[in-house]
Amino acid sequence: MIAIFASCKTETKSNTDIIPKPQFIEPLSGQFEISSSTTIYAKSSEAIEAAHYLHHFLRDHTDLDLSIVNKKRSKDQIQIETTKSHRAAECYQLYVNDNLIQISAPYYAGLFYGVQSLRALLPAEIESFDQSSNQWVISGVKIDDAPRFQWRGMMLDCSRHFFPVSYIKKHLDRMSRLKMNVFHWHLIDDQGWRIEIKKYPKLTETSSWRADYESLPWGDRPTKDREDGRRYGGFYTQEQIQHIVRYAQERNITVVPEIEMPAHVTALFAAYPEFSCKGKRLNVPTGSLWPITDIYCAGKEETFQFIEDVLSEVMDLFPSKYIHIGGDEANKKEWEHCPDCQRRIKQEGLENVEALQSYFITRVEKFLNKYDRELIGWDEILEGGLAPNAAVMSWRGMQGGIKAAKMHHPVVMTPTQHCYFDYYQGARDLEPLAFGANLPIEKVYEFNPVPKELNATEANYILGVQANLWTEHVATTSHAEYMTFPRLAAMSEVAWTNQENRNWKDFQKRMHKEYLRYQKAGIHYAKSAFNVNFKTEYNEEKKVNTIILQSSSLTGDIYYTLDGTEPNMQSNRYSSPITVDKTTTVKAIQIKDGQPVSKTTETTVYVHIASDGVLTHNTIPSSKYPDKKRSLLNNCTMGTQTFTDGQWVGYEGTDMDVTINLGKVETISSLQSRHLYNPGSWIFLPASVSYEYSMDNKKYQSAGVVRNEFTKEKTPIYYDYPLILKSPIKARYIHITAKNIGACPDWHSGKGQPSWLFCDEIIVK
Ligand code: TNX
Repeated sequence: MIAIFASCKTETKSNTDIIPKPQFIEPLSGQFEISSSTTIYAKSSEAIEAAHYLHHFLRDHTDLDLSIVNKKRSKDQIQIETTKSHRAAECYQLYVNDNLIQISAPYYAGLFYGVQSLRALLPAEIESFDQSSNQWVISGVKIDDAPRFQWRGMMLDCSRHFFPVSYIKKHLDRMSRLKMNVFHWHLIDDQGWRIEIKKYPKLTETSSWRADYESLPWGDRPTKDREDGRRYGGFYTQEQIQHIVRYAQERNITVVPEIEMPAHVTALFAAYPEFSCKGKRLNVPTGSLWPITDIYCAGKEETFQFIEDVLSEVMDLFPSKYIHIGGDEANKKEWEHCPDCQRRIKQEGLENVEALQSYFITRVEKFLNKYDRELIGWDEILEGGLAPNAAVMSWRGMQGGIKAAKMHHPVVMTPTQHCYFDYYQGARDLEPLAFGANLPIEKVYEFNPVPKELNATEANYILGVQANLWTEHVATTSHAEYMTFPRLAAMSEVAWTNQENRNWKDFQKRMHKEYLRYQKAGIHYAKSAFNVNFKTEYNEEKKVNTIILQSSSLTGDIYYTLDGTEPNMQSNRYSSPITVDKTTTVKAIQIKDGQPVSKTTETTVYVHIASDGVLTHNTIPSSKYPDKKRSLLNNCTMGTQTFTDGQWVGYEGTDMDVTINLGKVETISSLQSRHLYNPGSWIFLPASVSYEYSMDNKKYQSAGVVRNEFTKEKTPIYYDYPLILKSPIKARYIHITAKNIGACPDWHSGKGQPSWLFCDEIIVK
């Protein structure tokens, strides 16, 4: 009888799937149902504010309209309370049992995060806005939580493309659900000035608008007016900004504005050319601009007056401790020729233009410091000497951050390799056009912002981490969502959860619920992580290749074909590595509940004469893109267009020179080596590839030379250097030399610098 009674109550499966993972979480017995009779208790002003947030949230997402009361009761109540027992600024505790939900924290931030954890414990349906009734049941739990880092940021570039206030607010909501607390707002760049400055009205009349060439790819747009006068752009009014800053505050988010200087301000010179060195009026660029030579004149006093006027209005709008002043990618050529800048260099006893940048930034820092604000800038502000109190945002790897932390300056880590959400998140041919490299969700998750190089004291200077979404190729809000999710979930855990509490496998499991939340919330998220990836492994003993199929988000089963047909549920179901002894194309898909949850992906494994051979390097590949024990150059696997995919061997400025011992005498009818062209990453094709053969590895004969007939193109591409022999040859050794062009060509921005040469496979048939 008792047993029957006990099972009458609907049992919820205990749920601890919170992202970012709390530092301590323990499931307890019991469960609490939030219903219309539930009240919210709150007394202190912070608790009342958090209670209001929860009340509004539930009203918007459910049919619940709970009342906020100032009397505790022992049942059916959500109690939000400030306690002085904890010190950490953003910590909180959450406790759920049959009778009560208790959220306690010393400050508003923690109370707000307690509410967010409560939200994460509710069914995913809570994210939808259809207010349909549901059972809002939470299983018993105890959470004791606090963030690892105080800066958990995301940057959104609103210059290259403009995003409306409504989207910014959605973005802030979504950031705060993941306990991210800094919104770095990139308001100024070459292609558009986006903030209203009352003293300089031409900024928003002129600099916020460019000729509309949105129908053309970013890299192919002319910078001239259109005949029909159509313009693209927009800006945020000061009123809108105040509204957003307040909206963010309610979500424990600090808005850090970025006011770019001394470069990345071409749009400004469309309205106020007098603040540039040349003083020439420019058009607002409509697309890509490189190198960026338009620059504030560091000689004229008027420039600094303008910047101080702008920053004064900025400080009135944004209460943030830090003001971001950009500082990245300034080409200082104009400063070398500008008489005003040269005079400044002399007067101030500066060594060169790098020191002039340092003078520039230090002067701006002094101004900000006068108003109790701190300066933060991209890691280029280290060049020529760091301003005395500046914080550094390290984007070109971690080196800048390490250097600054060793000098005891605050650092935000945001290296491209882990934090650039403008990069691809899956195979290029299946993704919308993106910036250069590849950043799948695993790579975000893998990131540890505190490098080994720092001792404990220095590590304290790492304020935290940040994801950056540059929007050259991101024109719509739905595309911005696609680039942001699910990667922001991974970043939130990097930012929040202590390293020892993080685990990729466990995160993957918790992501299932997270994806469901995106669906319910109507977020256009990327499903790239569901696609099947391929890994080729060589079985040394059996001398065969095997292909492993895997997915970053495996919720269903993988089905595959080997005959070129499209895979479906009738195809082979993958259970263990596939053995291949001849050239084979595998096509694979992930299917769940009878529905495809991924796109079809494919790979070809090329089995050829040299794939069992032993390869020797006569020149040394770069340590950044080294070869592996089983050489990548004859492992039957081609690279993708992403040179960081682990299949490419790279040479910086040097030739590729390798010998392959085929093990026995073979009859050869063709030779081929494949290379990558990606000028944006300074990777060029070899000028020529020469093939030689030998019986004894001493006397070599030329089989032929293949020269590059390829002309300049913008997009990355692979390029084969095939040599089809008129009559077959017999050989035991092959010697291949690919000539590096040595230096980036004259038309390239890296002119004269060492050029990269990449190879993924040498095929001998
Ligand atoms: C470099 S990151 C930039 C941006 C571009 C981005 C594209 C940084 C400080 N500057 O202006 O949008 O690369 O990935």
